[in-house]
Amino acid sequence: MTRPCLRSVLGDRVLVADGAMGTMLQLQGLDLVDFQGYEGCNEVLNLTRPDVVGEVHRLYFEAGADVVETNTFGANLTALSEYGLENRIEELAEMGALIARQVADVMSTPEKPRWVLGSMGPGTKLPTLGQIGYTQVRDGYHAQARALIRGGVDGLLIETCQDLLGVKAGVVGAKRAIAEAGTDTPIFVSVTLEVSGTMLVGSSLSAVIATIAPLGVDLLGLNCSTGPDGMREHIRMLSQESPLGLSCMPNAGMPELTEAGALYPLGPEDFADQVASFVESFGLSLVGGCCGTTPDHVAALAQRVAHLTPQPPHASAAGQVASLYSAVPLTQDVSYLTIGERTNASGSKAFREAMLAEDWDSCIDIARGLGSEGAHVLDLCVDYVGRDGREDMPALVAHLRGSVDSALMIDSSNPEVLIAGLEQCPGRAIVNSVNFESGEGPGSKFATTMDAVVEHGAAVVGLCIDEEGQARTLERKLEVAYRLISKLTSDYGMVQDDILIDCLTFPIGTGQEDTRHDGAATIEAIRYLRSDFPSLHLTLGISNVSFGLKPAARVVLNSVFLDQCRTAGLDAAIISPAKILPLASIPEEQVQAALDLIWARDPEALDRYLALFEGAHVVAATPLEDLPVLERIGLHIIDCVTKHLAEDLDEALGLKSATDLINEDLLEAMREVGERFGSGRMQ
Ligand code: THG
Repeated sequence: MTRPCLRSVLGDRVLVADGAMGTMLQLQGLDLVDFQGYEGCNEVLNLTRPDVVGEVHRLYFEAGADVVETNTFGANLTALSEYGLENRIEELAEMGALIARQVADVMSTPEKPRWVLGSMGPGTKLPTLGQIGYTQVRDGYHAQARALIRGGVDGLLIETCQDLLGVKAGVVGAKRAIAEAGTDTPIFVSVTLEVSGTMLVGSSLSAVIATIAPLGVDLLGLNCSTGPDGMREHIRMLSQESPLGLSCMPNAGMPELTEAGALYPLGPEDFADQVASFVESFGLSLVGGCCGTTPDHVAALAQRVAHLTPQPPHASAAGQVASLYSAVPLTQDVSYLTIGERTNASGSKAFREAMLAEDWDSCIDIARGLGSEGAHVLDLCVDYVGRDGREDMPALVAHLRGSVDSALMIDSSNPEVLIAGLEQCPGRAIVNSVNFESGEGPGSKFATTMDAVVEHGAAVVGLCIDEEGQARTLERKLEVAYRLISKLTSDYGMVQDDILIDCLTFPIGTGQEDTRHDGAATIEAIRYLRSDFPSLHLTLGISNVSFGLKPAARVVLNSVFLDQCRTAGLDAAIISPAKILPLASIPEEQVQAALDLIWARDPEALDRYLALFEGAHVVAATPLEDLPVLERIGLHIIDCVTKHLAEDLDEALGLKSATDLINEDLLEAMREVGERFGSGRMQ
């Protein structure tokens, strides 16, 4: 019986999937022999009792399901490892697919075709929490998907996802298997939200959408967890903000723990009413049940949705990146995207020393400090002579990802370092950067990096550098920028909103005649690109412009240069946010001298500028140690800064009693922590 391919019917009709597998198997009176002694390992039944597994599929089809899920939820690396069966992923997954395929083929008719989804559960270890590595998880999913495809599934369902990094590993593993098999198998992702409304590791739905949409999957939905009632607002949010088709497979209500095990309160009619109302309001493409649902639930649901149709998704998720916790739009209305520069081993002595000492707490302090200063994104760069960035980058990302809410920019000139960083990023990262220095052909740094950018669904910075070197003049900058944009959009399918072009910042305070005009050329290039590509992002490493000058002169030049670039259309700046001054607070004379220097108005501009800063000192935002002690105490708690904690406590105890300190200051800070924890911004 041939059936239309699953993707071709998606979105045309509401597909009804099956309900729980586990609940049904428990009712079959199986014994330990059926499990070959692996008690609770349902996948073993694919070998020992294909009759029972097939019968469950048959019951669901008979109830009216269009689609059943294979009995392979736990046929993955970590779940099977618990039984010492990790070498049998493919055998158990393939058998699971064959059983479902056979039943589906027997029950398919031209009027009612039946499909099979390969179920891929989350396993028992989470890569974001460092319990297992990304590549291990990815390769486990790859093996499982390969076997499911071999066994004849129509689609792959990466489900009950609790960890964004695990989802990425799953999608990449599944795509590798699909490419290998040469099929066009659709991929569905279904995440599980906690009662808090975030994934188990704290990711908000906005982070989920920003990260998963660019991976190129067919459906994004929710399953398991609270039951339909608690999912309504999340389904609404997905329908408004996700660009993908929508699915929902809830539990039969929130489980109540009884002596007889988990009890699911929703009967078939109530369950079907609630899920069908989601289809009516939000136009879902795929509905079904999870824990506690039975063929009766599916029968009621199939009846309720038979006359309904899905709505096509209308949102776009491009132009955002995400941390583990939340999404940040690359377009900032009021201001510009602020990318913190101090998490850089070559750009910050303090950061470099912390990294060399593997003092990750201090690295986290620096990263958090940038976050508090207002950085939406952190530029992470570990490149340093004598160090192996392929080890430093993943270690750094693994330490930062759960500790900061800023999204990450992975910065290296070595593609291997960039890839090692991406493999540790649960959210959506920006890759900094690609260029045409060694061409764009197969095997070039450009091609290797871009393949990884696409695989991980990242955003990317393109530098104006080509085979002839760095673009210094306006014409050369535009030539390389146009080439970058055209290559990234036509050959790699990127949209302008996910591309940041860097026209390059050169030092203009070195006194060399040939660099005098570099600042002006950069600003002019930004002005042209902004008018030609309204949704493209334009970024710069602002502080480069003032290399070689004294600190006080740097702060002013950086601030004035940033202002000029902003006016021309720059919308993403790599800076130390606290060291940028509002122009209004800089003496007019200094602003004018900086403008003369930037626009290279005359050869004496540099000397005049330097003269203004003879003996001057930096004015910058207050560092932590200069705040009043009681404010510091709160920040120790809120930002988890442990440095100087004991000293600060001693100092505070000189001001008030321990009880007052606890009641007034520590509890206030704890309240803030509670709020952040409750909203999922803190783990
Ligand atoms: N474009 C892109 N990425 C970049 C750059 C760019 N990444 C790196 C760099 N340039 C931007 N980052 C910095 C970081 C720090 C400094 C300059 C640029 C800096 N640091 C002080 C110094 O070297 O004198 C040291 C401060 C300290 O030790 O604390 O100026 O252009 N895409």
